[in-house]
Amino acid sequence: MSSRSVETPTHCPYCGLQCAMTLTRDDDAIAPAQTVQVGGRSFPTNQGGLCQKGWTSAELLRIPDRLLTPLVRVAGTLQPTDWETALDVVADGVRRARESGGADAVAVFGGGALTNEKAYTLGKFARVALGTANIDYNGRFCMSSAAAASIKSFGVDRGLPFPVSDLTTAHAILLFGANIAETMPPLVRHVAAAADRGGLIVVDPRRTPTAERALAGGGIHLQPSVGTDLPLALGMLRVALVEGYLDRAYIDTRTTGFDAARVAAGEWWPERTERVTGVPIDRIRRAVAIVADARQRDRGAYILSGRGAEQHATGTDTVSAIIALALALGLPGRERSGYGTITGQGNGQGGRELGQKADQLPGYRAIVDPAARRHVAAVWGVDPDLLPGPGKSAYELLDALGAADGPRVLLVHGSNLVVSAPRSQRIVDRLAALDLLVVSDFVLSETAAVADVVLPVLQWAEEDGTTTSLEGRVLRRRRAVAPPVGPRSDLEVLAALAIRLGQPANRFATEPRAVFDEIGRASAGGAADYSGIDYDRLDREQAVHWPCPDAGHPGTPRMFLDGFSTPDGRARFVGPRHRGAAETVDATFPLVATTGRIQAHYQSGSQTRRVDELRSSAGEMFVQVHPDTAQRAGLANGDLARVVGRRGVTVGVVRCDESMRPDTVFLPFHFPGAARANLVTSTALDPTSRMPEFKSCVVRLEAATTC
Ligand SMILES: Nc1nc2c(c(=O)[nH]1)N[C@H]1C(S)=C(S)[C@@H](COP(=O)(O)OP(=O)(O)OC[C@H]3O[C@@H](n4cnc5c(=O)[nH]c(N)nc54)[C@H](O)[C@@H]3O)O[C@H]1N2
Ligand SMILES: Nc1nc2c(c(=O)[nH]1)N[C@H]1C(S)=C(S)[C@@H](COP(=O)(O)OP(=O)(O)OC[C@H]3O[C@@H](n4cnc5c(=O)[nH]c(N)nc54)[C@H](O)[C@@H]3O)O[C@H]1N2
Ligand code: SF4
Ligand SMILES: [Mo]
Repeated sequence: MSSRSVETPTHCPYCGLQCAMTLTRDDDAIAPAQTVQVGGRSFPTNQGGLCQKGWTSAELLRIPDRLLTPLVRVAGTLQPTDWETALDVVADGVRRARESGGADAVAVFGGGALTNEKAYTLGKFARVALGTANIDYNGRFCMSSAAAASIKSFGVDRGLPFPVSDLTTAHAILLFGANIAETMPPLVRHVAAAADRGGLIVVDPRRTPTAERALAGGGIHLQPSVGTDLPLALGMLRVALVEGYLDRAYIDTRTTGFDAARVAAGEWWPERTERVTGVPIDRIRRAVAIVADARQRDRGAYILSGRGAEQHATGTDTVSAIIALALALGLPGRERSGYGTITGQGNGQGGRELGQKADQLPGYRAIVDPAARRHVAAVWGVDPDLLPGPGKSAYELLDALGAADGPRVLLVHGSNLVVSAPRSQRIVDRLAALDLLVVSDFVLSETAAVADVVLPVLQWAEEDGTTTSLEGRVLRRRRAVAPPVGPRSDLEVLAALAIRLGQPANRFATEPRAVFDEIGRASAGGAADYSGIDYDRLDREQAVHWPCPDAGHPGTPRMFLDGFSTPDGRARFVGPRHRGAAETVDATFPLVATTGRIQAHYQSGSQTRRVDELRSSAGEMFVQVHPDTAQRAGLANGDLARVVGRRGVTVGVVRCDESMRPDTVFLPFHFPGAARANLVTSTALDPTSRMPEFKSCVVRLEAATTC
């Protein structure tokens, strides 16, 4: 490395663990990114470790097909143009839609990849510059069920209400539907000690690398049928009740509503739980005993959930059942124990509390709360009565695009809907029905490719910003390289559009630091209070956990120790009922398809499919299936299969795996075109969170005749 090398401490562009890294370039001017090296950096979440995606992340800064100029569709094809022209086309389209259909005719879709500054500005832009209620974001597809259940029980949702490093000393960790060995590899070191003691319990219909890790240490893999976490959790709660593991003192002093949970659990006697979930009852008993014992001896006991348990039309109730189990054992709101959800996206946490969700204003405030509206409107310098009310949830918004009374214009910042939204073909059709689709991205994602206007933006290491990790830790992403000539920051794009739409020139700040200071004011007094945090403090202290209500406040690594965020300070039990999946197998569709992730690809793959090392290690789209199930469909390992569902068909290479349940197939959702898993997924929505049922739909397998 040359003596003139410059090191910038920052964080990974991908997932919610927000691993710390150092980017090193070998000259002292902020130069284009040809020579950037990635190194792991010591930090509580990753302790210097990174996964394959993090190690290769600098490749994103030199991808050959980086978008450099705005594109506008002319006679059916996207043509390069200048910024003024592109922004004028957008502003004209917005004005036309508003004149004919009113403010709600323009919609906005955001994402958990956006920094806090961008997520906040996007929400403000929608409510103030567009005046539309119709803004939602991809977090609705992510942890919204866990958020809804956490708010019901704890009064607030911070994914993990404790630092991930607290897991390191635990003796028992019960993981519902999270495959952290692939989705957050450096997190595995935090659960390693528990695993080595036989205390890691993994609930997953597949024997994932995470389940293997549990088994290797003498722990447990519970392999239920897809969509049965709710009866499993209630069955565990009943075991805890009958076998005397309840923490009665905690239930009496720190919770309310136990009777509802007790009644709900009463229906899940062991034989019934075993019949519905497929999990042997002795294994369930052993799992409960391990967690209860660790808690009773104060040796650290945690229950965590991920998308496997949550992305169902019953996701909120399922998490309520999991939380009921945690509360009955006395875990939440104490040192060395707790419940949390593993937030997925880089800024999945910050993205959900700063106002890009249909029903929320910054600071995790409800948009229907008059006091919240007054507070935020004062910060924005507008009349509170002019702020719109709650808009449609993500899938409902997408489903309404182009309809007679639906939005005619959509602006997308930070999502690749064509690949990642459920029932892909429907989404593609709705996008095509719009008068104007505008996508801001730094690559021509599958969604950008069908847009009318594409605006090229900056990416992580080319600009400053903050993100909030899965444990509410607010941290700095720093500019480490000069951006290429051409792209602009999302903040500049939104400010330029706002001015064209008649907003005062100074209403939308474009400097990340200034936006963050405004976030402090807008979030002050809210559940997610950032007002005691600023860039200088983050530079000094590396990171601060919210809530942090003033500059002298130390931040809140561990929430709920003195009480929950409910009006009476007690956690609330909910007594959920099992409803089952929206679709059930029959003779035509005899298998359940579930979907998820592999280590080498991130989300819709629009970034990781452009990194050679990741693309080659991921290989192509596959269908993971038990060999007997494949054989019944006339398929063998390596054959190309058609996965036929009620809404469409996807294709992938058969990957036989003896450990799969014979009734289940697994599809990764990272691949585009005809290999999109979302061509078959269901749009059944959770009634509370409006989460689509990504994790369960019925399918059959057929041999694909290629040629
Ligand atoms: N490599 C990689 N890492 C990522 C991401 C990525 O795309 N790629 N994305 C990030 C994001 S945004 C997120 S949200 C997280 C998600 O992180 P995870 O929740 O760990 O990821 P998934 O693979 O979606 O689902 C986890 C597991 O759920 C299982 N599962 C399926 N159905 C069920 C069920 O009914 N019950 C139970 N108990 N389990 C079930 C699947 O077999 C899968 O192994 O990962 C983050 N990290
Ligand atoms: N079948 C199935 N589908 C799923 C899931 C599943 O488990 N199964 N999981 C769901 C979940 S949990 C999630 S989180 C979603 C994620 O799916 P998507 O919302 O599609 O997320 P990404 O693929 O990360 O897309 C982000 C896009 O924004 C761009 N981008 C990144 N940073 C910025 C920025 O700062 N500004 C702008 N303007 N653009 C940026 C990236 O290049 C990329 O094209 O997928 C959901 N879909
Ligand atoms: S675990 Fe997540 S944050 Fe850490 S290096 Fe991998 S993708 Fe990046
Ligand atoms: Mo996610």
